[in-house]
Amino acid sequence: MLYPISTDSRLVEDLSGIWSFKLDDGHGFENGWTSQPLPEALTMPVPASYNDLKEGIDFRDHYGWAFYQRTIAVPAFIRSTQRVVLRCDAVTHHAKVYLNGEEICEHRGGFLPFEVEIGDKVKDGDNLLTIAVDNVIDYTTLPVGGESNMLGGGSIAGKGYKSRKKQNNPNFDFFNYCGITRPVHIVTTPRTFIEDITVTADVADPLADHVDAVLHYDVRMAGPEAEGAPCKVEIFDEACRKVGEGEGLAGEINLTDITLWQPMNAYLYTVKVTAAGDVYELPYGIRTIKVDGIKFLINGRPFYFKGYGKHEDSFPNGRGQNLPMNVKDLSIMRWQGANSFRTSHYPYSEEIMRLCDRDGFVVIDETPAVGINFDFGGGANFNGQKVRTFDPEHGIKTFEHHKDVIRDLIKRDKNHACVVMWSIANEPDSYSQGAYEYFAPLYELARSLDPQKRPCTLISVQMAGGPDTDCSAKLSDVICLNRYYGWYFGGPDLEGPAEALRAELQAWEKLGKPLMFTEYGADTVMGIHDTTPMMYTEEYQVDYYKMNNAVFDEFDFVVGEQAWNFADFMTSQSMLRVQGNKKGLFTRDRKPKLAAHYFRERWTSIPDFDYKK
Ligand code: BDP
Repeated sequence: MLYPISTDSRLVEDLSGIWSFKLDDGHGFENGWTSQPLPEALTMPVPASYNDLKEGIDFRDHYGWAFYQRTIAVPAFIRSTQRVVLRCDAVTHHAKVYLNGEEICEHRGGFLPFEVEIGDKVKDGDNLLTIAVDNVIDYTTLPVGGESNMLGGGSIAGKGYKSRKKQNNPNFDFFNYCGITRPVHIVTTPRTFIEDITVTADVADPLADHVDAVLHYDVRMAGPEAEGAPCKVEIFDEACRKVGEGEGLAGEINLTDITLWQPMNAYLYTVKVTAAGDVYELPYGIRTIKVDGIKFLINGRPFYFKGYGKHEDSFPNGRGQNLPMNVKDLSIMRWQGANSFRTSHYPYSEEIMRLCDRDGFVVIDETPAVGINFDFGGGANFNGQKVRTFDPEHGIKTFEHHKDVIRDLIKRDKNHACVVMWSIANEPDSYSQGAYEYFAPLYELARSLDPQKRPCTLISVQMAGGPDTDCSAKLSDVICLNRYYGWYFGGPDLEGPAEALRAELQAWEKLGKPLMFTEYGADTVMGIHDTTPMMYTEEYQVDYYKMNNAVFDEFDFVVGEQAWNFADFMTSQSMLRVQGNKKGLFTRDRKPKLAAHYFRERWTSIPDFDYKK
């Protein structure tokens, strides 16, 4: 799906601003809240998660629907000539869209865009736009929610109790932020329009002194005159010089002496498509990706991933779009010598992906498939619900939706230079009965859909054991491990865990695939210090990382280290979380802990390429 931009033929109106808002009282739909001004409405910014923007636990932990509303107007001269689309970049998790009381679209999944044509539904003057948003997560959604919940009732010392009301029970370790979290746009295009563009590049020799490339492009048109529409494709360099050109809806363009997109040294061409009166410009970086034996090659050279798992998380935006924070985060990463991150645990905004293309950050792009792990005891099992994850009758019901999110993610992000690998899921029960059967078709789907044939992986949980038990050994092109030796496993001892980590790596090494760490970390409360490093102190976090990194450095097939987490982030409340997860190298407001300085020293002395033999 193309990112919304204004061009000679297209207009984008950003509907960001203050909307009317109301939490459902259980009767919102039947009382007609979707067709009339919301009674006693609150104010709410779009985009943002609503949870932290009004006070009180009932508001923050609301379960179910909420209603957003505003009016829109589209001038008649535009409606009479153009196609008019309403595009929501992300509504978390389930949206129903109403225009003047009529339901015009429904979408499941909280982290990917969707759109609906509204040209024939908009009337003169003001039109009432209502977006109803449901935040309920369960066994059918991604991310996954448990079906019972701690606050929903249980027993304490043999005495039963009931909670006040239903609550979500995230089977994952981040706060269930929700609402209209990314921008909503009205986009206009000609009636016959460019629906999609796919570009791939063949680079003969990325290491040559003068690099040549062949761009293959494919333009998909839609609308009344789509078939055989005339199409011109022009390639411009960063100085706006035309360097290549093609005719027709699909073709090849030869480019000579190109500048490659390099990690931390980006270069973007512009692919300008003019077809049947529509114009679209796609920024495009040319680079190669290849897994070769135990190496991860970018532009033909062995790349070493230095970075983090992240979250889209800030106060008070929640998971809401925060452009200044995006820019600041990339700046801090550069300061620290990092070159990459993973979009744990869901697709991030299109704005951050475009920013990474421009700034040269390398991204592992993850689906929202987190919480597929009832066996090892995520949130649901903590509440005494013992279900086998892949039990056909009682287990997870996400398979079809999982296919949808893979399809939509690749459709959205396929042209990004920054994306070097797809992550199919985070920490599923990849060792459980039925895991291979669940995941193999999903890898196959991702591989068949990605025009660039990027490597695919699954982020492996520690309980998965090793290569003999974990189905990712067979399925993944790069082994990605989340390991907590010295924290959840063995902490505060660091010697025993070092031995165990070494032993595990020796087992994985035999596989002959590259391996990287996509999570390792220790909770650390900023400001807690001690002369003897103790768990939760800033000193312990540093020692923890020194131990792990020293072991990684012993192995040539370890091609990267991504710390957990870039910054502290909000989670559900629990005994293990002190106003959220404190494993950040930075605090939630991006102040460095000791470990941030330690990593800065380490990473600025590790080159992006050729670190390992
Ligand atoms: C891993 C999860 C991550 C958690 C982390 C932790 O992938 O979402 O936040 O552990 O416990 O299991 O900090």
